[in-house]
Amino acid sequence: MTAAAPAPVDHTRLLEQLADVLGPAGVLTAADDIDPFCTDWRNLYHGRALAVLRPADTDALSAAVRLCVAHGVPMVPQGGNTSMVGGATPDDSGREIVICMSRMNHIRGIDPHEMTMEVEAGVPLKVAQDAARDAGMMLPLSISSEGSAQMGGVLATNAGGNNTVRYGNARELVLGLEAVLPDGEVFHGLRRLRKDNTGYALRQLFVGSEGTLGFITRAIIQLQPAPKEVEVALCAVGDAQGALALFSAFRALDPALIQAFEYMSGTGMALVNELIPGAALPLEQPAPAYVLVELATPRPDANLREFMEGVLADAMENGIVTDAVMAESEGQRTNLWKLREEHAEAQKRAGASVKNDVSVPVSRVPELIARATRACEELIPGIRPAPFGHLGDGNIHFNLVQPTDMSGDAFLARAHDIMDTVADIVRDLDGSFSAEHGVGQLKPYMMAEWRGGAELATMRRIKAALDPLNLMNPGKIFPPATSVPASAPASGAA
Ligand code: 2HG
Ligand code: ZN
Repeated sequence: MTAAAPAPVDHTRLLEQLADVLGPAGVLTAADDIDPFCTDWRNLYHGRALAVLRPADTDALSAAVRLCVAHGVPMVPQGGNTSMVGGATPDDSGREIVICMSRMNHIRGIDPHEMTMEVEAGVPLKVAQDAARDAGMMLPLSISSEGSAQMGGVLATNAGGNNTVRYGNARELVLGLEAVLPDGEVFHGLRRLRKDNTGYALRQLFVGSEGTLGFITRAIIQLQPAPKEVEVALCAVGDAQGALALFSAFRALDPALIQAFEYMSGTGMALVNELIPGAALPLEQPAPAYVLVELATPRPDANLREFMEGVLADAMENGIVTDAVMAESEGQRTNLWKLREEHAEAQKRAGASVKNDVSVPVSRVPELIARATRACEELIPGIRPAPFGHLGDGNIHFNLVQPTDMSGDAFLARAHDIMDTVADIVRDLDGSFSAEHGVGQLKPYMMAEWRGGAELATMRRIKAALDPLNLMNPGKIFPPATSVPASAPASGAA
Protein backbone atom coordinates (compact mmCIF):
# COMPACT_ATOMS: atom_id res chain seq x y z
CA MET A 1 0.00 0.00 0.00
CA THR A 2 1.40 3.40 -0.87
CA ALA A 3 0.70 6.48 1.23
CA ALA A 4 -1.41 9.17 -0.42
CA ALA A 5 0.56 12.28 -1.39
CA PRO A 6 -0.24 15.22 0.89
CA ALA A 7 -2.86 17.54 -0.57
CA PRO A 8 -1.26 20.77 -1.87
CA VAL A 9 -1.84 23.59 0.59
CA ASP A 10 -3.95 26.41 -0.78
CA HIS A 11 -2.80 29.70 0.71
CA THR A 12 -5.23 31.90 -1.21
CA ARG A 13 -7.46 32.34 1.82
CA LEU A 14 -4.50 33.25 4.06
CA LEU A 15 -3.23 35.86 1.60
CA GLU A 16 -6.72 37.38 1.37
CA GLN A 17 -7.00 37.56 5.14
CA LEU A 18 -3.52 39.10 5.39
CA ALA A 19 -4.44 41.74 2.79
CA ASP A 20 -7.52 42.55 4.90
CA VAL A 21 -5.47 43.26 8.02
CA LEU A 22 -2.38 44.81 6.38
CA GLY A 23 -3.93 46.61 3.43
CA PRO A 24 -2.84 46.11 -0.20
CA ALA A 25 0.55 47.79 0.38
CA GLY A 26 1.20 45.37 3.22
CA VAL A 27 1.29 42.12 1.22
CA LEU A 28 3.68 41.53 -1.68
CA THR A 29 3.23 38.40 -3.77
CA ALA A 30 4.61 39.23 -7.24
CA ALA A 31 7.92 37.46 -7.93
CA ASP A 32 9.72 40.70 -8.85
CA ASP A 33 8.67 42.27 -5.54
CA ILE A 34 9.58 39.24 -3.45
CA ASP A 35 12.91 38.24 -5.03
CA PRO A 36 15.10 40.87 -3.32
CA PHE A 37 13.96 39.53 0.06
CA CYS A 38 14.94 35.98 -0.80
CA THR A 39 18.71 36.44 -1.17
CA ASP A 40 21.22 37.64 1.41
CA TRP A 41 23.58 40.49 0.55
CA ARG A 42 26.56 38.12 0.34
CA ASN A 43 24.70 36.12 -2.28
CA LEU A 44 25.24 32.88 -0.39
CA TYR A 45 21.60 31.93 0.20
CA HIS A 46 18.79 31.86 -2.32
CA GLY A 47 15.39 31.06 -0.85
CA ARG A 48 11.78 31.42 -1.98
CA ALA A 49 8.83 32.95 -0.20
CA LEU A 50 5.07 32.70 -0.32
CA ALA A 51 4.76 36.44 0.29
CA VAL A 52 6.43 39.40 1.93
CA LEU A 53 4.44 41.22 4.60
CA ARG A 54 4.98 44.88 5.40
CA PRO A 55 3.05 45.66 8.59
CA ALA A 56 2.78 49.35 9.48
CA ASP A 57 2.52 48.88 13.25
CA THR A 58 2.63 46.39 16.09
CA ASP A 59 -1.11 45.62 16.03
CA ALA A 60 -0.97 44.83 12.32
CA LEU A 61 2.05 42.57 12.84
CA SER A 62 0.31 40.84 15.75
CA ALA A 63 -2.79 40.18 13.62
CA ALA A 64 -0.63 38.90 10.74
CA VAL A 65 1.28 36.54 13.04
CA ARG A 66 -2.00 35.12 14.40
CA LEU A 67 -3.16 34.41 10.85
CA CYS A 68 0.13 32.77 9.85
CA VAL A 69 0.01 30.60 12.98
CA ALA A 70 -3.61 29.61 12.27
CA HIS A 71 -2.49 28.42 8.82
CA GLY A 72 0.75 26.84 10.09
CA VAL A 73 2.91 29.11 7.93
CA PRO A 74 6.51 29.81 9.06
CA MET A 75 7.70 33.43 9.25
CA VAL A 76 11.15 34.96 8.65
CA PRO A 77 11.74 38.49 9.96
CA GLN A 78 13.94 40.76 7.85
CA GLY A 79 15.37 44.19 8.63
CA GLY A 80 18.09 45.72 6.44
CA ASN A 81 19.05 42.28 5.08
CA THR A 82 22.67 42.70 6.18
CA SER A 83 23.05 39.37 8.00
CA MET A 84 26.45 37.72 7.59
CA VAL A 85 24.99 34.28 8.36
CA GLY A 86 21.79 34.06 6.29
CA GLY A 87 19.74 34.81 9.40
CA ALA A 88 17.03 36.74 7.52
CA THR A 89 16.77 34.65 4.34
CA PRO A 90 13.88 32.19 3.87
CA ASP A 91 14.54 28.57 2.97
CA ASP A 92 13.84 27.26 -0.52
CA SER A 93 10.53 25.53 0.26
CA GLY A 94 8.43 28.51 -0.87
CA ARG A 95 6.28 27.96 2.24
CA GLU A 96 7.75 30.75 4.37
CA ILE A 97 6.53 34.31 4.65
CA VAL A 98 9.07 37.12 5.04
CA ILE A 99 8.13 39.85 7.51
CA CYS A 100 9.72 43.12 6.46
CA MET A 101 9.88 45.78 9.17
CA SER A 102 10.66 48.83 6.99
CA ARG A 103 7.29 50.54 7.43
CA MET A 104 7.67 50.54 11.21
CA ASN A 105 10.25 53.28 10.93
CA HIS A 106 9.42 55.97 13.45
CA ILE A 107 11.55 57.41 16.18
CA ARG A 108 8.88 57.85 18.81
CA GLY A 109 10.76 60.09 21.17
CA ILE A 110 14.04 61.16 22.70
CA ASP A 111 14.25 62.08 26.36
CA PRO A 112 17.18 64.38 27.18
CA HIS A 113 17.00 63.77 30.95
CA GLU A 114 16.83 60.01 30.77
CA MET A 115 19.05 60.10 27.68
CA THR A 116 16.85 57.50 26.03
CA MET A 117 15.37 56.99 22.58
CA GLU A 118 12.20 55.05 21.78
CA VAL A 119 12.59 53.58 18.36
CA GLU A 120 10.64 51.25 16.05
CA ALA A 121 12.22 48.13 14.59
CA GLY A 122 12.43 49.35 10.99
CA VAL A 123 14.45 52.51 11.68
CA PRO A 124 17.88 52.20 10.05
CA LEU A 125 20.68 52.38 12.61
CA LYS A 126 22.24 55.39 10.87
CA VAL A 127 18.94 57.29 11.05
CA ALA A 128 18.73 56.57 14.78
CA GLN A 129 22.37 57.65 15.26
CA ASP A 130 21.72 60.92 13.40
CA ALA A 131 18.59 61.64 15.45
CA ALA A 132 20.55 61.11 18.67
CA ARG A 133 23.30 63.42 17.38
CA ASP A 134 20.78 66.12 16.40
CA ALA A 135 19.46 65.96 19.96
CA GLY A 136 22.99 66.55 21.30
CA MET A 137 23.60 62.92 22.27
CA MET A 138 25.07 59.75 20.85
CA LEU A 139 23.69 56.28 20.09
CA PRO A 140 26.84 54.33 20.83
CA LEU A 141 26.51 51.44 18.42
CA SER A 142 28.45 51.56 15.19
CA ILE A 143 28.75 48.81 12.57
CA SER A 144 29.97 48.78 8.97
CA SER A 145 26.42 48.14 7.65
CA GLU A 146 24.76 50.89 9.73
CA GLY A 147 23.36 52.67 6.64
CA SER A 148 21.11 49.67 5.87
CA ALA A 149 20.89 47.65 9.09
CA GLN A 150 17.68 48.30 11.03
CA MET A 151 17.24 48.61 14.77
CA GLY A 152 15.09 45.47 15.03
CA GLY A 153 17.75 43.34 13.35
CA VAL A 154 20.56 44.99 15.28
CA LEU A 155 18.81 44.05 18.53
CA ALA A 156 17.62 40.62 17.41
CA THR A 157 21.22 39.69 16.59
CA ASN A 158 22.79 41.50 19.56
CA ALA A 159 25.09 43.33 17.15
CA GLY A 160 28.47 44.49 18.42
CA GLY A 161 30.70 46.63 16.25
CA ASN A 162 33.26 49.31 16.82
CA ASN A 163 32.12 50.82 20.12
CA THR A 164 31.47 47.63 22.09
CA VAL A 165 34.82 48.06 23.81
CA ARG A 166 33.35 51.03 25.67
CA TYR A 167 29.55 50.71 25.67
CA GLY A 168 28.87 47.01 25.24
CA ASN A 169 26.89 45.13 22.60
CA ALA A 170 23.32 46.01 21.59
CA ARG A 171 22.16 44.03 24.62
CA GLU A 172 23.72 46.50 27.03
CA LEU A 173 21.92 49.44 25.43
CA VAL A 174 18.38 48.08 25.76
CA LEU A 175 16.32 49.31 28.69
CA GLY A 176 12.95 48.16 27.37
CA LEU A 177 11.47 46.18 24.53
CA GLU A 178 8.21 45.38 22.77
CA ALA A 179 7.90 42.20 20.72
CA VAL A 180 5.25 40.11 19.01
CA LEU A 181 5.35 36.60 20.46
CA PRO A 182 4.97 33.40 18.42
CA ASP A 183 1.23 33.19 19.15
CA GLY A 184 0.65 36.81 18.09
CA GLU A 185 0.37 38.11 21.67
CA VAL A 186 2.32 41.34 22.28
CA PHE A 187 5.04 41.39 24.95
CA HIS A 188 4.79 44.88 26.46
CA GLY A 189 8.19 45.50 28.01
CA LEU A 190 8.78 49.10 26.95
CA ARG A 191 9.99 50.16 30.38
CA ARG A 192 12.63 52.82 30.83
CA LEU A 193 14.00 51.70 34.20
CA ARG A 194 17.64 51.39 35.22
CA LYS A 195 16.62 49.02 37.99
CA ASP A 196 13.90 46.41 37.59
CA ASN A 197 14.51 43.15 39.42
CA THR A 198 11.05 41.72 38.95
CA GLY A 199 11.59 38.14 37.89
CA TYR A 200 13.31 37.13 34.68
CA ALA A 201 14.69 39.87 32.40
CA LEU A 202 12.50 38.70 29.52
CA ARG A 203 13.54 41.49 27.17
CA GLN A 204 17.04 40.01 27.09
CA LEU A 205 15.63 36.74 25.78
CA PHE A 206 14.63 38.44 22.55
CA VAL A 207 17.94 40.26 22.16
CA GLY A 208 20.24 37.85 20.32
CA SER A 209 17.47 35.31 19.65
CA GLU A 210 17.67 36.03 15.90
CA GLY A 211 13.90 36.19 15.55
CA THR A 212 13.36 32.66 16.83
CA LEU A 213 11.40 33.63 19.96
CA GLY A 214 9.52 36.75 18.88
CA PHE A 215 9.72 39.70 16.52
CA ILE A 216 11.06 42.88 18.13
CA THR A 217 8.84 45.84 17.27
CA ARG A 218 10.07 48.69 19.49
CA ALA A 219 12.81 49.41 22.00
CA ILE A 220 14.01 51.94 24.53
CA ILE A 221 17.70 52.58 23.91
CA GLN A 222 20.12 54.13 26.38
CA LEU A 223 21.95 57.04 24.75
CA GLN A 224 25.19 58.68 25.87
CA PRO A 225 26.44 62.25 25.93
CA ALA A 226 27.82 63.43 22.59
CA PRO A 227 31.62 63.47 22.54
CA LYS A 228 33.14 66.97 22.54
CA GLU A 229 36.68 65.87 21.82
CA VAL A 230 37.51 62.99 19.48
CA GLU A 231 40.95 61.84 18.37
CA VAL A 232 41.63 59.12 15.81
CA ALA A 233 45.01 57.61 15.01
CA LEU A 234 46.17 54.96 12.57
CA CYS A 235 49.23 53.13 13.87
CA ALA A 236 51.60 50.72 12.16
CA VAL A 237 52.60 47.78 14.35
CA GLY A 238 54.83 44.76 13.84
CA ASP A 239 52.15 42.20 14.66
CA ALA A 240 49.09 41.52 16.80
CA GLN A 241 51.29 41.30 19.90
CA GLY A 242 52.25 44.94 19.31
CA ALA A 243 48.59 45.85 18.82
CA LEU A 244 47.70 44.19 22.12
CA ALA A 245 50.54 45.99 23.91
CA LEU A 246 49.21 49.31 22.59
CA PHE A 247 45.70 48.45 23.76
CA SER A 248 47.02 47.64 27.23
CA ALA A 249 48.95 50.92 27.32
CA PHE A 250 45.81 52.98 26.61
CA ARG A 251 43.67 50.86 28.90
CA ALA A 252 46.07 51.12 31.83
CA LEU A 253 45.89 54.91 31.68
CA ASP A 254 42.19 55.50 31.00
CA PRO A 255 39.92 52.74 29.66
CA ALA A 256 36.94 55.10 29.65
CA LEU A 257 38.50 57.12 26.82
CA ILE A 258 38.82 54.21 24.38
CA GLN A 259 35.85 54.40 22.03
CA ALA A 260 37.22 51.98 19.43
CA PHE A 261 40.34 49.85 19.13
CA GLU A 262 40.47 48.05 15.79
CA TYR A 263 43.06 45.67 14.36
CA MET A 264 43.81 45.25 10.65
CA SER A 265 46.26 42.91 8.93
CA GLY A 266 48.69 44.13 6.30
CA THR A 267 46.99 41.85 3.76
CA GLY A 268 43.52 43.27 4.48
CA MET A 269 44.77 46.85 4.31
CA ALA A 270 46.52 46.19 0.99
CA LEU A 271 43.22 44.89 -0.46
CA VAL A 272 41.40 48.04 0.70
CA ASN A 273 44.06 50.23 -0.93
CA GLU A 274 43.95 48.25 -4.13
CA LEU A 275 40.20 47.74 -4.53
CA ILE A 276 38.38 50.63 -2.86
CA PRO A 277 38.33 53.87 -4.87
CA GLY A 278 39.54 56.83 -2.83
CA ALA A 279 41.25 54.73 -0.15
CA ALA A 280 44.87 55.72 0.51
CA LEU A 281 47.23 54.64 3.26
CA PRO A 282 48.56 57.84 4.85
CA LEU A 283 51.79 56.22 6.10
CA GLU A 284 55.21 56.14 4.38
CA GLN A 285 55.46 52.34 4.29
CA PRO A 286 52.98 49.49 4.37
CA ALA A 287 53.23 47.60 7.67
CA PRO A 288 52.60 43.98 8.76
CA ALA A 289 49.58 45.14 10.78
CA TYR A 290 47.71 48.26 11.87
CA VAL A 291 45.61 49.62 14.71
CA LEU A 292 42.94 52.26 14.41
CA VAL A 293 42.29 53.81 17.80
CA GLU A 294 39.58 56.33 18.58
CA LEU A 295 39.49 58.20 21.87
CA ALA A 296 36.51 60.36 22.83
CA THR A 297 35.20 62.29 25.78
CA PRO A 298 32.14 64.46 26.46
CA ARG A 299 34.44 66.91 28.31
CA PRO A 300 35.37 69.90 26.14
CA ASP A 301 38.68 70.58 27.93
CA ALA A 302 40.22 67.14 28.28
CA ASN A 303 43.32 67.67 26.12
CA LEU A 304 42.74 64.40 24.43
CA ARG A 305 45.23 65.15 21.70
CA GLU A 306 48.04 65.63 24.16
CA PHE A 307 47.09 62.37 25.87
CA MET A 308 47.00 60.45 22.57
CA GLU A 309 50.32 61.94 21.45
CA GLY A 310 51.92 61.01 24.77
CA VAL A 311 50.82 57.37 24.62
CA LEU A 312 51.88 57.05 20.96
CA ALA A 313 55.27 58.68 21.61
CA ASP A 314 55.96 56.19 24.41
CA ALA A 315 54.81 53.31 22.20
CA MET A 316 57.15 54.44 19.42
CA GLU A 317 60.02 54.74 21.83
CA ASN A 318 59.34 51.21 23.08
CA GLY A 319 59.19 49.93 19.52
CA ILE A 320 55.52 48.87 19.82
CA VAL A 321 54.42 51.34 17.16
CA THR A 322 56.64 51.94 14.13
CA ASP A 323 54.68 54.80 12.56
CA ALA A 324 51.45 56.66 13.27
CA VAL A 325 49.24 59.38 11.91
CA MET A 326 46.62 61.34 13.82
CA ALA A 327 43.61 62.86 12.04
CA GLU A 328 43.74 66.66 11.91
CA SER A 329 40.13 67.20 10.86
CA GLU A 330 36.79 65.48 10.65
CA GLY A 331 37.50 64.75 6.97
CA GLN A 332 40.72 62.99 7.87
CA ARG A 333 38.95 61.04 10.60
CA THR A 334 36.44 59.82 8.03
CA ASN A 335 39.27 58.81 5.70
CA LEU A 336 41.05 56.83 8.39
CA TRP A 337 37.81 55.07 9.32
CA LYS A 338 37.17 54.32 5.65
CA LEU A 339 40.32 52.19 5.63
CA ARG A 340 38.78 50.07 8.37
CA GLU A 341 35.12 50.09 7.36
CA GLU A 342 35.80 49.01 3.77
CA HIS A 343 37.51 45.77 4.77
CA ALA A 344 34.38 43.66 4.17
CA GLU A 345 33.71 45.28 0.79
CA ALA A 346 37.36 44.97 -0.34
CA GLN A 347 37.36 41.28 0.54
CA LYS A 348 34.14 40.77 -1.40
CA ARG A 349 35.77 42.40 -4.44
CA ALA A 350 38.91 40.27 -4.04
CA GLY A 351 37.01 37.09 -4.91
CA ALA A 352 35.65 34.27 -2.80
CA SER A 353 36.28 34.55 0.91
CA VAL A 354 35.49 32.55 4.01
CA LYS A 355 34.57 34.46 7.17
CA ASN A 356 35.08 33.40 10.75
CA ASP A 357 33.50 35.81 13.24
CA VAL A 358 35.27 34.53 16.34
CA SER A 359 36.21 35.79 19.77
CA VAL A 360 38.80 34.78 22.33
CA PRO A 361 39.91 36.32 25.63
CA VAL A 362 41.61 39.55 24.60
CA SER A 363 45.06 38.44 25.82
CA ARG A 364 44.94 35.49 23.40
CA VAL A 365 44.25 37.46 20.21
CA PRO A 366 47.92 37.38 19.08
CA GLU A 367 48.07 33.61 19.54
CA LEU A 368 44.79 33.19 17.66
CA ILE A 369 46.06 35.20 14.71
CA ALA A 370 49.48 33.52 14.60
CA ARG A 371 48.19 29.96 14.94
CA ALA A 372 45.18 30.30 12.65
CA THR A 373 47.32 31.99 9.98
CA ARG A 374 49.83 29.15 10.08
CA ALA A 375 47.18 26.44 10.09
CA CYS A 376 45.22 27.91 7.17
CA GLU A 377 48.38 28.45 5.12
CA GLU A 378 49.27 24.82 5.66
CA LEU A 379 45.74 23.73 4.74
CA ILE A 380 45.57 25.67 1.46
CA PRO A 381 48.87 27.01 0.13
CA GLY A 382 48.44 30.51 -1.29
CA ILE A 383 45.39 31.28 0.88
CA ARG A 384 45.32 34.92 1.96
CA PRO A 385 44.49 35.36 5.65
CA ALA A 386 43.13 38.89 6.21
CA PRO A 387 42.12 39.03 9.88
CA PHE A 388 40.72 42.28 11.22
CA GLY A 389 38.25 43.50 13.77
CA HIS A 390 37.50 44.55 17.27
CA LEU A 391 40.70 43.71 19.11
CA GLY A 392 39.53 45.51 22.23
CA ASP A 393 36.70 42.95 22.53
CA GLY A 394 38.83 39.95 21.56
CA ASN A 395 36.58 39.71 18.45
CA ILE A 396 38.52 39.03 15.27
CA HIS A 397 37.00 38.48 11.84
CA PHE A 398 39.43 35.78 10.81
CA ASN A 399 38.63 36.04 7.12
CA LEU A 400 40.43 34.22 4.37
CA VAL A 401 40.59 35.27 0.75
CA GLN A 402 41.03 32.72 -2.04
CA PRO A 403 44.49 32.09 -3.52
CA THR A 404 44.98 33.96 -6.78
CA ASP A 405 45.64 30.70 -8.64
CA MET A 406 42.52 28.86 -7.44
CA SER A 407 38.93 29.23 -8.63
CA GLY A 408 36.40 30.76 -6.26
CA ASP A 409 34.25 27.63 -6.39
CA ALA A 410 37.15 25.33 -5.61
CA PHE A 411 38.06 27.57 -2.67
CA LEU A 412 34.51 27.69 -1.33
CA ALA A 413 34.30 23.92 -1.56
CA ARG A 414 36.92 23.96 1.22
CA ALA A 415 34.92 26.40 3.39
CA HIS A 416 34.05 23.76 5.92
CA ASP A 417 37.67 22.60 6.32
CA ILE A 418 38.78 26.20 6.79
CA MET A 419 36.07 26.92 9.37
CA ASP A 420 36.92 23.76 11.29
CA THR A 421 40.63 24.57 11.23
CA VAL A 422 40.01 28.02 12.72
CA ALA A 423 37.35 26.74 15.11
CA ASP A 424 39.70 24.12 16.59
CA ILE A 425 42.16 26.84 17.52
CA VAL A 426 39.43 29.14 18.83
CA ARG A 427 38.15 26.35 21.03
CA ASP A 428 41.64 25.64 22.32
CA LEU A 429 41.87 29.31 23.31
CA ASP A 430 38.51 29.24 25.18
CA GLY A 431 36.75 31.32 22.55
CA SER A 432 33.44 31.41 20.69
CA PHE A 433 32.69 30.54 17.07
CA SER A 434 30.11 33.33 16.85
CA ALA A 435 31.09 36.64 18.40
CA GLU A 436 28.79 39.30 16.94
CA HIS A 437 27.20 38.06 13.70
CA GLY A 438 25.01 35.32 15.15
CA VAL A 439 24.43 31.71 14.11
CA GLY A 440 21.78 32.21 11.41
CA GLN A 441 21.45 29.33 8.96
CA LEU A 442 25.19 29.13 8.36
CA LYS A 443 26.38 27.76 11.67
CA PRO A 444 23.66 25.72 13.39
CA TYR A 445 25.75 22.64 12.60
CA MET A 446 28.33 23.93 15.06
CA MET A 447 25.88 24.39 17.92
CA ALA A 448 25.75 20.79 19.13
CA GLU A 449 29.51 20.61 19.47
CA TRP A 450 29.98 24.04 21.06
CA ARG A 451 26.82 24.46 23.11
CA GLY A 452 25.75 20.86 23.52
CA GLY A 453 24.49 19.12 26.63
CA ALA A 454 22.46 21.11 29.11
CA GLU A 455 23.06 24.43 27.37
CA LEU A 456 21.56 23.52 24.00
CA ALA A 457 18.86 21.44 25.69
CA THR A 458 17.81 24.48 27.76
CA MET A 459 17.74 26.65 24.64
CA ARG A 460 15.54 24.05 22.95
CA ARG A 461 13.18 24.00 25.94
CA ILE A 462 12.83 27.78 25.84
CA LYS A 463 12.17 27.66 22.10
CA ALA A 464 9.57 24.90 22.48
CA ALA A 465 7.83 26.73 25.33
CA LEU A 466 7.47 29.97 23.38
CA ASP A 467 7.17 28.66 19.83
CA PRO A 468 5.86 25.08 20.07
CA LEU A 469 4.97 25.02 16.35
CA ASN A 470 8.47 26.23 15.35
CA LEU A 471 7.07 28.93 13.09
CA MET A 472 9.36 31.83 14.01
CA ASN A 473 12.50 31.84 11.87
CA PRO A 474 12.81 28.05 11.72
CA GLY A 475 16.14 26.57 10.66
CA LYS A 476 18.10 29.36 12.36
CA ILE A 477 20.36 28.82 15.39
CA PHE A 478 19.21 25.24 16.12
CA PRO A 479 20.60 22.17 14.41
CA PRO A 480 17.89 19.69 13.43
CA ALA A 481 17.29 17.54 16.52
CA THR A 482 18.82 14.47 14.90
CA SER A 483 21.56 16.16 12.90
CA VAL A 484 25.14 15.04 12.89
CA PRO A 485 27.47 18.04 12.90
CA ALA A 486 28.42 17.74 9.25
CA SER A 487 25.91 19.74 7.23
CA ALA A 488 28.60 21.82 5.58
CA PRO A 489 27.61 25.22 4.23
CA ALA A 490 27.72 25.43 0.46
CA SER A 491 30.03 28.41 0.69
CA GLY A 492 31.26 31.33 2.72
CA ALA A 493 31.16 31.60 6.49
CA ALA A 494 31.03 34.31 9.13
C1 2HG B 1 32.91 44.53 10.52
O1 2HG B 1 33.42 44.52 11.63
C2 2HG B 1 31.75 43.64 10.25
O2 2HG B 1 33.29 45.29 9.60
C3 2HG B 1 31.98 42.75 9.03
O3 2HG B 1 31.42 42.90 11.37
C4 2HG B 1 33.00 41.70 9.24
O4 2HG B 1 33.16 41.19 6.91
C5 2HG B 1 33.29 40.79 8.05
O5 2HG B 1 33.69 39.65 8.30
ZN1 ZN C 1 32.67 43.38 13.13
